[in-house]
Amino acid sequence: MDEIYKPEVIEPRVQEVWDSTQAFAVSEDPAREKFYCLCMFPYPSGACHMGHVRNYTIGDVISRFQRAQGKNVLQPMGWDAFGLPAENAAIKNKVPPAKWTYKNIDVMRSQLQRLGFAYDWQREIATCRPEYYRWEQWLFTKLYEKGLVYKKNAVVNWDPVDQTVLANEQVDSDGRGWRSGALVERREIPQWFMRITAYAEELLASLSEMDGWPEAVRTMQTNWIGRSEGLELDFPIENGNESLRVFTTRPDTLMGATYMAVAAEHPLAVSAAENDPQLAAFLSECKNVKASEAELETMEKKGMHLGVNALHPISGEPVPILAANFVLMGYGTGAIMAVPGHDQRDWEFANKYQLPIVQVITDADGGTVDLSQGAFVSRGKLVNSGDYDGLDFDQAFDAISQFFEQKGTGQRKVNYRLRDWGVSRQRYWGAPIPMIYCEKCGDVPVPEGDLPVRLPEEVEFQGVTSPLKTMPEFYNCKCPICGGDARRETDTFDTFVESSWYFARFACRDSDEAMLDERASYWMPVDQYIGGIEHAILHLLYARFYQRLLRDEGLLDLDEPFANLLTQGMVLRDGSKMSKSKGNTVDPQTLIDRFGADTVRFFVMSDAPPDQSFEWSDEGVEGASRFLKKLWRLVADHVNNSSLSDDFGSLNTEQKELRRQIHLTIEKVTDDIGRRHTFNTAIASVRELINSVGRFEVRSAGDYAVVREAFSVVVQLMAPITPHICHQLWQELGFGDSIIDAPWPVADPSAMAQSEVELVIQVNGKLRAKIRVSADADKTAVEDIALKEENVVRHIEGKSVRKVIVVPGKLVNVVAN
Ligand code: ANZ
Ligand code: ZN
Repeated sequence: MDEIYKPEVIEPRVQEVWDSTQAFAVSEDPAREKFYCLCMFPYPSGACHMGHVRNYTIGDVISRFQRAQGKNVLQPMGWDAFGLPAENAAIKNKVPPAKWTYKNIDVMRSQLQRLGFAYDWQREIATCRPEYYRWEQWLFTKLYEKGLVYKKNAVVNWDPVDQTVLANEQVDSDGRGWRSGALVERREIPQWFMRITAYAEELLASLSEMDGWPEAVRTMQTNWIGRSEGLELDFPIENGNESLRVFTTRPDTLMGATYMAVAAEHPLAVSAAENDPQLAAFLSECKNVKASEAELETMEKKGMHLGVNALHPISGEPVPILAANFVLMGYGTGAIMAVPGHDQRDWEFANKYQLPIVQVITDADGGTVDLSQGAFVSRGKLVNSGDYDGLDFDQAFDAISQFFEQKGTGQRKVNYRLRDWGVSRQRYWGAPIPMIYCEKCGDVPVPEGDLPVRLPEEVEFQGVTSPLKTMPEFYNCKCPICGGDARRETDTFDTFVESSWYFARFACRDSDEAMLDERASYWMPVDQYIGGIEHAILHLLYARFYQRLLRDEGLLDLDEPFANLLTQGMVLRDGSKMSKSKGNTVDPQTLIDRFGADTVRFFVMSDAPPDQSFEWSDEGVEGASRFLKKLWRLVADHVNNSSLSDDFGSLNTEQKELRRQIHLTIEKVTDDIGRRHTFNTAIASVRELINSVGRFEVRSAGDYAVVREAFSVVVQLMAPITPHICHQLWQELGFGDSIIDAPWPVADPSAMAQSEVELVIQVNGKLRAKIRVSADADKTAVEDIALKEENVVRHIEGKSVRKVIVVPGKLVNVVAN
């Protein structure tokens, strides 16, 4: 055996073996337990980065480990191939996005192959292929028929110079277009939505049962769905028979409502502005603010009187109505009753516009609270509320809700912060939305037989506008109903649509009869899903939603797509995130070229548990490389320098100790990889074992046998992490051709038992000797040895032994007189 470790020779050779034997191609086998391990598939940006390497190594270790457990393991890989970067590259370099994307896929595929990941490459998916996206087009038309997708106007970023819609990422922090530098406007255009809110309740409810998911992710999704129970109620409008409906989660504060606030887009504000130019100007100022909901919280609160009053539904007092920039049209009813005494936002606003602030809730002592510095927001008992005085939150909630429900002017209501999912993108590089617009027949879904609506791949960009919008050969079509001239939708799907069902399609990627077939029922759910925490909300929520759409379409009878989720931490360098923009990246390819794939894999797994961030260090990689060289050298010495037979014989103390460490290591590594996913501590104990082997001198056949056992175990335990070197060492040690087919080692309890224990021997309570006995020696054996000890014999001479007390593992007391 070669004394020198040469990964550049071994790795391609081992990969060739896997390749030619289709080692990781799998099919359904109902007789075996299946294990579906999936990493979030990458966007083909051009090259793998360290984040990919870490993510995919974690998945590969788990997959290989599960395979060694005897399971039928599926680990597929594919490409989330649509998206904006391809389009930006096309605009800049004048290459069609398809060409750019396919080239990147080729590069990244070969990088992943070079890392030796155990993928079933026959299942590779690129989401930009019509064979793939035709099915999401098909499902969309089905959902349209069910009313689960619909069209409505929604606001987009409009670049007035480039005359195009921009994605949020294309608008800089000053609100200017990335290319033109023009101030971006907000425009309302018709867009397609998927009714995820219809599943809000279910998506929320099952989170509490998903104990295979990190608590943090479940909390984020819970907050994102944002369920609140409240009351919708009407405030009559003065002088007329109209009313203003509001949503409140605090009906108990009703008597403290001193003004009303409506969103800038609210019909009441819009009609009031018709003959009030100042108000009209204010409304358009509000509408042009591009802010997230979090930003809205901290933004300066602004408002303007509509010049219309509402009437308090209980007291009948007039209450002024204002338009306010902090009220969102898309939530509740777009209007609120403002209670400045008990809501901080309302308080700030009231202070600014000198609106009355009154207390209607008491603190725990039932006393008056100081409202001069801010609102009192806790729940408490009602005061200044007439008949409702003295009620607590729940009682008041019920009583006031009942009052309105009986009158027919209000209704208890559950609201969700979750919005329907807007899937229209005014971009080119995405799956075409399969809809046709006919003047006579309206919106018509593309009939099944005409699918897919293919995205033309040979295109040229003029400016940033989507080529689809300027290609009559694409958008001109015939109406499927009346046969007249019609126009095709030129928007494409949000790329989150593709990533919402790829996991199920991997099970049957070649099915051209249906979106999914029975093979999906065999493989799904994904047993272990692995990916970045940045996907905690959108991707994972859309995928959970889509799984329910697939279920309700009768395609796959399953609620949750991912049984277990592991969110891997970031890769850091010098304490900050590794990213292109920071210029602190490490190119995995250079490392692979220099050290080999196993070293890179070993290093990324050795530093930290996978869910924590991982700090890059150059010394760390070198350390990993040294370790593998050492392992190789030790095995080579063992293989080359010994002709002893490997017969354990009867073991001496040192041999037993080493065997004990071997089996304890099996037990620990099995638990670390299989259950805890702490690959770093698994590696640490293998390192310790190797160190012990390195120190162990081989002088006899027994020594040789134990060391050989140690190597066989080390190589197996390391195989999921560093599969190439282990494949080779396994062969060199003569254990077999292919370590991937060897079953995982099992810890032997008898070897783990402590071989000998030391016992203290007393005669009449006084220490007289110490002995070592085998740990499993029984009471009679221990007594026997104890009574033969020289010093014991001396002290019982001439006496008769009355009793021998044995405390196992500790002491023996001989009572004699
Ligand atoms: C009166 C009130 C009194 C409120 C009080 C709160 C505290 P969540 O929990 O998020 O559902 N609200 C309702 N619709 C709104 C909109 N479109 N834009 C901005 N704010 C809106 O919050 C519900 C509460 O947020 C509602 O309850 C309403 O203010 C406000 F002491 O009504 B509340
Ligand atoms: Zn028609």
